Amino acid sequence: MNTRTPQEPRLVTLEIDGAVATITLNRPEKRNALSLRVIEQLRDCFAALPATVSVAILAGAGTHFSAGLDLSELSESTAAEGMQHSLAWYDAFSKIQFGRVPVIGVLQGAVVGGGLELASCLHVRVAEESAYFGLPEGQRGIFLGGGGSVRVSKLIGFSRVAEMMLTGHVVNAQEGHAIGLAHYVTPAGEGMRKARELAERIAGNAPLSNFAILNALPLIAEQPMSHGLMTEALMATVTQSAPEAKQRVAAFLEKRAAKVVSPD
Ligand code: 1HE
Repeated sequence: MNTRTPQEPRLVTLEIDGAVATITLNRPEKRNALSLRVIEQLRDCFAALPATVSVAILAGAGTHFSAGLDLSELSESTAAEGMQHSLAWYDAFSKIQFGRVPVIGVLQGAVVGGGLELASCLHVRVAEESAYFGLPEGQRGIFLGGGGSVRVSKLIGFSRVAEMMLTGHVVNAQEGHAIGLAHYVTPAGEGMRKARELAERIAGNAPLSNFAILNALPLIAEQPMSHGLMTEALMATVTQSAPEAKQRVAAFLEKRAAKVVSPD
């Protein structure tokens, strides 16, 4: 469902090229600050992806991925309105993280506050050298409210999150890579090329494997060991029973499929 009215600016754009959708935060004049309308358009954009799309790339127009929460909207007068604001973000971000398609982020410049909360929903993060990560909520007198306490803490540990928030420590792309905020670092302007290369690989996987990676893996991480092992066994049984898995395994055994080779 797209709730955008015809005269409303397109704050999030969508381009589709075969199996790959490129979704772009399109508010560069405000450094892609996340207003509620941006969040809603993002949610609607992911919800409306056609079945032909099997992987998405999320990027930010301009020199910054996202400056986080649109601070001009920090006018909630009641606690209930503030709570609703967070719930709207959680709804959109859950749809991205636990959706049908894996999402690759291309990060440049500021990836801060809510921008980092958004990046932490993504399945693969490619940071250009210019990318930097910060949590300036402490300096602004607010708190994380887009799921970062949970998601960013799961990526880098709550102690690092606390330190970044307390001290205003800004993490550069290389450090972000070392601690798990980015999976790849590329030279300036190379992030999209890398993301497209990764998207082609992801689109080549069996859809059921991609589903299990997006939906079962995070669930297993939350479960006690005995439950996690059972969930894994169930998911393994379902994926390997699919005809596609049998064809892919046969292709390897008959030497028709690529080997796993050293990255060097
Ligand atoms: C904004 C925002 C914003 C820029 N909300 N309007 N996030 C922050 O604390 C980060 C605040 N932003 C910055 O530190 C800087 O803007 C940047 C480092 C990201 C970029 O700097 P620069 O020099 O390229 O741009 P600029 O001149 O600071 O900003 C350009 C315009 O965007 C300007 O508006 P203009 O009308 O004067 O042109 C800025 O006011 C506007 N702008 N960032 C609103 N964030 C769910 S809870 C999450 C909690 C958080 O995310 S807290 C972190 C908030």
